[in-house]
Amino acid sequence: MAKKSNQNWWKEGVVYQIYPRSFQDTSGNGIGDIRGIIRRLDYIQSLGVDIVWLNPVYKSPNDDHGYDISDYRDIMEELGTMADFDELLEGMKKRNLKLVMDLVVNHSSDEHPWFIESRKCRDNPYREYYHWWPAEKGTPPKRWSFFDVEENAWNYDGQTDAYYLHCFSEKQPDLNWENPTVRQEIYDLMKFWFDKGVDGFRLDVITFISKDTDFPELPEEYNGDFIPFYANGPNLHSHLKEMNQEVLSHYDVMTVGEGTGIHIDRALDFVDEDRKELNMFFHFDLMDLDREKGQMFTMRKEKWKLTEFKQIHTKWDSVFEQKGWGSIYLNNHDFPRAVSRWGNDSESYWHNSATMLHTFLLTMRGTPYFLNGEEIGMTNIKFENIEDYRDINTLNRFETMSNEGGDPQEFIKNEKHAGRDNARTPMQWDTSPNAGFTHATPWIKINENYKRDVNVQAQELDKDSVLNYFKRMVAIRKQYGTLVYGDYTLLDPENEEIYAYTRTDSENSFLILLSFSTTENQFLLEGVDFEHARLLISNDSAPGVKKDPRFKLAPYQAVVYQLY
Ligand code: TEU
Repeated sequence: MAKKSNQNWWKEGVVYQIYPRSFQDTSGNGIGDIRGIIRRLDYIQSLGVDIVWLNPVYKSPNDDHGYDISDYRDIMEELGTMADFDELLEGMKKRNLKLVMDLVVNHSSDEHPWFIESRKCRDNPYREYYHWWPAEKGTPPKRWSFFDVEENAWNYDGQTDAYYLHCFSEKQPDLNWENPTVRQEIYDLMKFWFDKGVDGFRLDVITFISKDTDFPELPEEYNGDFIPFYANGPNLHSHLKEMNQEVLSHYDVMTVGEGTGIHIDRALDFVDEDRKELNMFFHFDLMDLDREKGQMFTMRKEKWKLTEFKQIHTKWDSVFEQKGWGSIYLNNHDFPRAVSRWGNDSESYWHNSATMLHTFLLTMRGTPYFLNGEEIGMTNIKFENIEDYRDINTLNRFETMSNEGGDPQEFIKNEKHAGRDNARTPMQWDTSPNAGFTHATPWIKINENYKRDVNVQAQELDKDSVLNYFKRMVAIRKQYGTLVYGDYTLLDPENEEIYAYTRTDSENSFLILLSFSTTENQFLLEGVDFEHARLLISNDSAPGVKKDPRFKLAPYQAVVYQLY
């Protein structure tokens, strides 16, 4: 209970992430929009969630669906207007929902006026807003880019005979954080949104902002894995401290950094309250678990082990036992759907595995994050044809693969499970055409399983649905602060089928049992007073979960016991 003295709304809240392009279209262009979110505010409130994290809605040419911003103080035309945004914010405040926006300031769009100026001539006042390498110095030292077909982060620009840096696509030039004027610009735009009443920011690739601007050759030990190098810029912490002092400390807001490349031993450097930097960040250890090393999260391994899944969460929980705070997630707009990846999306196991994963996120310490559609168990769409993909990451890597003479079938086989578009298909509202998402042709295909029961309307009517279970579980988390702040203890760590743990404080004690298995399991738990366990919730109608002197779980069953 050390944590209780340090209670906070952003620790107790459940976060619901909205990918606006895919939520609800009202304008009839096949793209979700802000008015669509307004229309669905009552639904969002009905979930019991507290905080909405909105993926970028700023003006953008959409090279990377909003992560390439051309005006930080305006709204993307396809998504609506600033008046729509203000109405959304007001509607959320009325419903006690907090709004967290995405802050994408490692880079801007190449169509941002800063970059348009910067590339004009070498002595332009905006030149130092970005990283330029004059061609007379020779070819710049290798830097790897996520979304460049040649994987080269330096793009040659003939206008000034120089290269500019872009860790992402060539339309996403990296901002130069070593320039104090750039930092002030960023602090000003943050204030602009906070003064409107926004409640926080998710900070996109925040670990990349600080770079050694001499751009030395990469040391050998990085061996193709650039992330640790990108993520450890020399001035990262001084920039974050300054941002905190100049902006964050003046508002009651939350920050969650995208913690690409933050390892456990450095975790508290970012979120120890005394250091005054960030509130929490997303680590990537789980996202790495089923990925090939050095492949920047893109290549999937078919098998992962539950013992390792448990270890990751247990390790990360212990880091924040006394200081700082964690966040916990199973998917987001950059990774495939949780139930398809960590559960089992075949019809027989879909319901139980989706609800088992809900139970997991909502009984762990740390702020839980859900991506829109996760509450109804949306699954990977697994596109077979490259023509169906919309994501720059998939499309550009496909081109790279083709240029290198790779096997397109192997590529698609991987992308069906690992591609980001799996998480970005439209929200499935009902069984009307296009799942109630749009009357037009959707910008990306909709998963056909909306016609079955993977849609909001059908699940609202079914008391045992994934959606109604989600709401019950959220309510349970809200009822018991122990599930937010209580100590976490892992039980039976070697079990490859069952994840078992307790959450305990001076008021309550809970035992959580989660089956990650397609077969029925009977097992004995050392140290649990079997006689004094009252069943609080189960995702399966299987009777008699306690089976003297053992526990027995159906495939993907999840149960929460209150111990007394
Ligand atoms: O993601 C950064 C990041 O690390 C991802 O590129 C991730 O490795 C990849 O998506 C895995 O497939 C952030 C945003 O979340 C992402 O949507 C943006 O495309 C990216 O930054 C650039 O802004």
